[in-house]
Amino acid sequence: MSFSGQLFDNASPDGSGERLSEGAVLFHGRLSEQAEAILEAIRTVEREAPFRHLVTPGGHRMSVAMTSCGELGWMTDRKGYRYTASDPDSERPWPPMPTLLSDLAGSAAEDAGFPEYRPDACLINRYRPGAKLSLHQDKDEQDYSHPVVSFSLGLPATFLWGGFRRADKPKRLLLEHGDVLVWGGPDRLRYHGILPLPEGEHPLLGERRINLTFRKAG
Ligand code: MD3
Ligand code: FE
Repeated sequence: MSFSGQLFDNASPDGSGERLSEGAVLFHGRLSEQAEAILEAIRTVEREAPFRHLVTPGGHRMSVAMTSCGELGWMTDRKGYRYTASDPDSERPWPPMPTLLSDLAGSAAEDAGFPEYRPDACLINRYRPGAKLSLHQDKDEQDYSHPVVSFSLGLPATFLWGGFRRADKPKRLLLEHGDVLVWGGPDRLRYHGILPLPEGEHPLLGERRINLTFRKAG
């Protein structure tokens, strides 16, 4: 990818990531060593809060299956999008965020130039071939000065990296197993999405892609 006219250095503050723009850093394959431990942590979460296909306010069943861990979890229903302290399906608090996950998210944020990052919500998205996430902004959080950190595992997906209006033509970026994206500052409210997941078989995850997004929501 080329960035003509950029006003930033192409390296992240610690030098191991690729800076995509002023507030966005991509760390390729950063999680490859920890992938199995992360999947084990996800299994402990989904035992308490199984993946489910939420229904949007417009009445559409999402093709991506979701669950959450941490003090807050993201949900949507006919009434709207919001964060809640308990899982509406079980009526119990969301499962705690495994320390492994918050530690890995915190260190990636720090290496991208956001020290002292303490996420209180982790949304876990599960894609099967054909599942997609339409162009959207993440704006249900209280304070946009905190970055979003995302982990990608399993099958590769095409990430749509848009502008600040829905109509701005997005760039495309492949997100692969082990990739970490840290997204904050002036880029926090960019439109973004995921194209329909192609068929494929991943050695660890089979016909799946899992994405975790850490947020400071409350
Ligand atoms: C850019 N997830 O859960 S992660 C989401 O791969 C979401 O499942 C996608 O968008 C996925 O809301 C993309 C990368 C990402 C996450 C949050 C962002 C990019 C972002 C927030 C603001 C701007
Ligand atoms: Fe998003």
